[in-house]
Amino acid sequence: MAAMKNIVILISGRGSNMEAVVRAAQAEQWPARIAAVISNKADAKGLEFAAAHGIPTAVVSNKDYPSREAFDAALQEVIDGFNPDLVVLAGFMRILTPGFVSHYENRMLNIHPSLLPLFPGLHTHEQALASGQATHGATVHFVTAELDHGPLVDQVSVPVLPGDTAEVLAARVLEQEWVMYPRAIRWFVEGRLRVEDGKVNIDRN
Ligand code: NHR
Ligand code: GAR
Repeated sequence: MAAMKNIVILISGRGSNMEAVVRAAQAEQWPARIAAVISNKADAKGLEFAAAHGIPTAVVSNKDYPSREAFDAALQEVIDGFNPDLVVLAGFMRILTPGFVSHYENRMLNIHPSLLPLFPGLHTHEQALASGQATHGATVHFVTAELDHGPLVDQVSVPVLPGDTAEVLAARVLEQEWVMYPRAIRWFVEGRLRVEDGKVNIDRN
């Protein structure tokens, strides 16, 4: 039997994607453990869910460090204490330095709430509404130094409907994120994802 894989999840807030991953890992009995949930914000709501499920939690507050490099070095030390095979960004809101990203090359995933390459960065739902797109969605990608530009693992689209506000649209996207992100992470855990020439190949058996 293949060895259990350790997953470390980074959050900054609500943590509903983290929750979806924790529940799927448990319900589907992945050969993986959620080794830790780490937040850059002490008041992140998701920390309570993790603790209540017996998952080790940690806070590394970016405000305690004088530079991005110093914050990332401290964060890396805490993450590596959990021996991660995979680092999962789940609503994690700090841009990561190139050194940090290269340390986790091909073993760090992010979910971004747009159909990349459309709308990298922040306020994606407002941008989608302002652009008049008929569809919007979310993307799972490997993290590279260039923000929201890493190799794509999966995308899901939802309609933009008349009268949508950013909040209503965000909720429609989020519901799909809860399906897509656990599925993509499961593919990683099962060893089905390969990055070749900047593209992801998925082994579907
Ligand atoms: N880091 C790298 N190098 N590459 C990526 O692809 C990353 C990343 C860090 C986070 C998530 C991302 C998203 O999916 C992510 C992808 C934060 C910002 C941002 O501007 C942008 C994109 C993402 C996350 N953060 C501000 C900053 O100055 C802070 C904003 C805040 O604290 O609210 O770091 O959207
Ligand atoms: C999700 O929609 C996620 O895609 C997005 O923030 C939300 C987090 O919700 N991520 C980003 O915008 C990353 N910059 P959650 O905390 O409930 O998972």
